[in-house]
Amino acid sequence: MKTFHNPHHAGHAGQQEMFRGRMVPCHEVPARLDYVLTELQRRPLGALEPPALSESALDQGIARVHDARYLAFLASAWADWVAMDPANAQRDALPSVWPLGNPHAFRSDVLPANFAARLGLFSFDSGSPLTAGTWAAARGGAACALAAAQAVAAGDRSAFALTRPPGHHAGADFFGGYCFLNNAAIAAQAIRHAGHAKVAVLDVDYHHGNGTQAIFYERADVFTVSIHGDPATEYPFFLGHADERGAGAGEGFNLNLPLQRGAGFATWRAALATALQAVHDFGASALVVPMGLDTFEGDPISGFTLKSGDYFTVGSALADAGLPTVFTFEGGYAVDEVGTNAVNLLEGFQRAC
Ligand code: SP5
Ligand code: ZN
Repeated sequence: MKTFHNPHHAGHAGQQEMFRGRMVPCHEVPARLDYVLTELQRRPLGALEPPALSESALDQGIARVHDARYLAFLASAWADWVAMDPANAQRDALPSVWPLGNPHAFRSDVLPANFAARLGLFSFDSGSPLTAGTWAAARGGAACALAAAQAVAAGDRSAFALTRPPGHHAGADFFGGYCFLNNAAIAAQAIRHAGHAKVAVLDVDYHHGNGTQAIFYERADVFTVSIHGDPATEYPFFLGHADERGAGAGEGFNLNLPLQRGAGFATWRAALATALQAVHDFGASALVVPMGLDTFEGDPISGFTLKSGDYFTVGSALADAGLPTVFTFEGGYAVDEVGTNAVNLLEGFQRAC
């Protein structure tokens, strides 16, 4: 399997995130990707290269998923933040005021001139710092997702988009959960565009893939399924319940498999079997796997108890679906182990093919 890695990722380096009234060090750090890269050099799975995509192909691939107004906001966000106050150049941009979702309570249709208000308009949490290099890193990540989609659409059995910031919490017009552009959605949409009529997204990150679900919620051509910590107690809290089955034309094309915090591999694996059966029943001809490794027992912000060896089994179960597959790198905050766990999953997949 080819891996497309993002040479711009380290430019996105938040200092702190807001957590329960305090500022704490960011969990989503550049070293996460470096550990995966090092492990892939130690246990090669195939070519390891940066994506080679024209700027216009990249812009098009991103614009098929994200709103123009949101993309314009992201493109100038850092410059606008520093323009508010030159001292902001030393500080991450974090939102602190939001319009909620009820148009009679607050309006989202009028773009505020105040940049701090714009930050809130386009986000849903205060844990996702936007920094000087965020836009370049996010764009570089979308390029990885598009290159991986292209490889799979051209006949490769699998490809890996190794990038950060992660993507699965980002919606068509919002960031949050450390995510800015939804790499998995961008890959799925690109595979659709390349001619696959039905694409499935199977999200195995600890946290519900709310952005991906929202992007495809009213569509019957992209089936979204997610295995995650129950949103009643777990982030992102406001989406990911079992009764969310899709809407309109997309009714029946979203499946959530929430599990209680503390769930172990036996429980998780049974959910994976359910998810894979649903992907099979849908009749997908390609698969995108937002690959979070925060299901690991040692993860500092999550609550499942998978062990490093379990990821081989996860990979081989995913391979058994028999579909061309794109993996995107999502969460996983036990930094020392994230390389081992990621490559275990991918190696388990590749061995089973
Ligand atoms: C891609 C992804 O996995 N995003 C997850 C975002 C979770 N953000 C909320 C994290 C809450 C952090 N808790 C800090 C505990 C400090 N001891
Ligand atoms: Zn996660």
